[in-house]
Amino acid sequence: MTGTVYRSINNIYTVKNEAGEIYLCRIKGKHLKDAEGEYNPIVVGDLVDFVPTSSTEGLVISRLERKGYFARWNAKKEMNQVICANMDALICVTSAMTPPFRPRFVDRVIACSRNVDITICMNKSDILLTEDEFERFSLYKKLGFNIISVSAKTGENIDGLKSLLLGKRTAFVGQSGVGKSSLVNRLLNVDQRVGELSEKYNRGCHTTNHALLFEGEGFSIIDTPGFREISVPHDDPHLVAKAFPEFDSLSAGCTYDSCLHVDEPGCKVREAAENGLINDDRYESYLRILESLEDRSPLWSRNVQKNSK
Ligand SMILES: Nc1nc2c(ncn2[C@@H]2O[C@H](COP(=O)(O)OP(=O)(O)OP(=O)(O)O)[C@@H](O)[C@H]2O)c(=O)[nH]1
Ligand SMILES: [Mg+2]
Ligand SMILES: [Zn+2]
Repeated sequence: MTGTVYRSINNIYTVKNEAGEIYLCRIKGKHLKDAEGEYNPIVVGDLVDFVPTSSTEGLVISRLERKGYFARWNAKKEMNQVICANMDALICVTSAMTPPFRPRFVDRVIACSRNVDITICMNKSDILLTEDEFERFSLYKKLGFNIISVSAKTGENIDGLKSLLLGKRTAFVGQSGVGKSSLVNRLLNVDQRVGELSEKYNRGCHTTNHALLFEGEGFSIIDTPGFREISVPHDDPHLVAKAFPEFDSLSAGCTYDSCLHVDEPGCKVREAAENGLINDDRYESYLRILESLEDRSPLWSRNVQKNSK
């Protein structure tokens, strides 16, 4: 039987089959085939094959191939950690204040996403952005990402947000305290716990502690736990540039095919950043992401990758 994972807590997976029946499942045997060594072999949104052992319980035999996913580097475990999978779209929720807008956090979220459409959502539109913040937020639109401003508190533009969700499964991702669960509550009329903001630190308190899949009328949402910090997963550093579409047309002109746009001679991307043709904070954000990969293991060091043509 095939089903979708709605929730995953302590190695117990809530799986719904095509008939809408719910089973609480464990993995059959010690490890899931083809997922050995993974931090969390089954995540919310995964499609799994399972065998029922009763009318309410079952054993997962395998995980079907993932279409897309959102993953981060888990620094404590020193492993990549997939947070949710098989969504069509991802909304990176941000806020103007409490917590403050951090565009480099948004850039990292984009770099943590694989094979999904990305929207940057400014929640708490009842709190004004500074001119600089607004400019940086609007830049995402120029770069080809969708952007939207909403307020879970006042309900402003919630209908606009809903229209983006229709016909899709969308994951809500972002810093703790930006209002992901508040938005899900508004959109779906559910009543998840939302967090008090820590006044001392001006940020969220990690109110949501596991991902959950919710179904609305004609759409579904995966709410995820917020992070204070997020690091991009350990992977080929050349993939990072995919999160920076403004490099695309420039990189064809770089001297080296394998250019990582750091300090290689004849790099057109660095040249464009120096000449103000691309946003220098985005370029700096890109360099910081590459640096974070380098710190981990010599294997992925850009020196190893810097082959000439
Ligand atoms: N002013 C204002 N406050 C909001 C808005 N939306 C949410 N909040 C407040 O922001 C705080 C955090 O909201 P949550 O929905 O728990 O945030 P979250 O992103 O789910 O946080 P985590 O679960 O920790 O990741 C709560 O105190 C909400 O009342 C909004 O549109 N405007
Ligand atoms: Mg939450
Ligand atoms: Zn280059």
